Amino acid sequence: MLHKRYYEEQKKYEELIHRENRPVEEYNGILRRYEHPVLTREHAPVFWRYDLDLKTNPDFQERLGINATFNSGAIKLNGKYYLVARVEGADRKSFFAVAESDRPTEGFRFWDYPLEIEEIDSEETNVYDMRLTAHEDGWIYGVFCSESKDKNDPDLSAAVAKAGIVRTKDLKTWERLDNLVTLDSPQQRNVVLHPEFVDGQYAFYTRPMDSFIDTGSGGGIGFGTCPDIQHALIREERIISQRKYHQITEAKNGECIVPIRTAEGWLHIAHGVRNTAAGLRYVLYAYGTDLHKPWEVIAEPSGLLMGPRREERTGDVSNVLFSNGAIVDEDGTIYLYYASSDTRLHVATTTVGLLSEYIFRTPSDPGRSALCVQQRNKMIRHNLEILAQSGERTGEE
Ligand code: M1P
Repeated sequence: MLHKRYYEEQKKYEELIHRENRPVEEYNGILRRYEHPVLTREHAPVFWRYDLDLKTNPDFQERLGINATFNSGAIKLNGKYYLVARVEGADRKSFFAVAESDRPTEGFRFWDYPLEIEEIDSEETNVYDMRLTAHEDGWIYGVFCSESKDKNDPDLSAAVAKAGIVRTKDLKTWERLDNLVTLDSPQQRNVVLHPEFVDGQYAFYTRPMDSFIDTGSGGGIGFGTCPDIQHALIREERIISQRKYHQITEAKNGECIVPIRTAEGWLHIAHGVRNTAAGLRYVLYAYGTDLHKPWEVIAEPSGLLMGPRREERTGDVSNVLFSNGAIVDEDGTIYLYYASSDTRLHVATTTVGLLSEYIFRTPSDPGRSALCVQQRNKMIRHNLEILAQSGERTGEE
């Protein structure tokens, strides 16, 4: 026998899983957001949160609450869509759990058990933000942040971030490898494994940091290679997507999704962070690199691709958009899974063609107000000529 409240909670859960999701009526020619989040804290099964035993929980109280489900790696396998989500318990500890659907924009249901990742460091306190790379060597790698207390700093919030690495073939059995070691950077977060060998080596996008929150002297998104993925060691990182004064990356940035191969070059989506009176603001931006030299930036569209809008603006860490997963479908549709304000996970769609067009044809940020207004006025002048020629405007308005 079960508590009557179980049936009510389970009904709400099933309704949520079966809720339809549609694109919102908002156009920019690049991507489309969907109306509902694809994962929320309410997507956590009832039996993850409540002790269903009437003897030990006669009042049906929530015993192990879930606070949020957000930053998710993403992959398509055997026709199904999978998210490896960051699930945060009420205890503030994050863990990974696989959610599966046969549709990319709705219907995600968590597998019965969250993942138990092998531990290689008894001090590891928190794990989060897994990027999934289907590598040409045949493995699916998960690269995530492994966080522990900085024992050398008495400040209770001082922590050390490292890049943990696991690999799998089926998302069920995972093998833990050594954490990534970067000789130049004491801390790493937002590390992404490139899907192909580069000059016969494994290649990583890194994010050098001197400390846990501030990147300090870390100048942006790095790139480095190593011969052995089981004991990954990067001797040298070169900065490829730089932080810049008064641009969206001023405070820090980090690679988001696994780069997407096109004939014109690799498509990248990253996050850029700036500081404001209201705290850090995280937005998504895009850039392109050379097909044969993925460390060489060849296109930098101006400004942000997506920033927090409407209800996305608020949550546990407000004013944050963050992504660590996308799926490119066989027809070229890209499903970009992005989280808002460290609270819930959404989806937006674009295509390889549209994202390439955006990355390779959008002008770059000229860097100063005077130049930015010139750039805009040049386009306006040309547009007004076109409108006059087409009879939409007389040219005298
Ligand atoms: O809180 C916003 C994000 O902060 C971190 O990202 P970054 O290392 O770029 O500051 C991560 O902890 C991420 O999980 C989080 O969403």
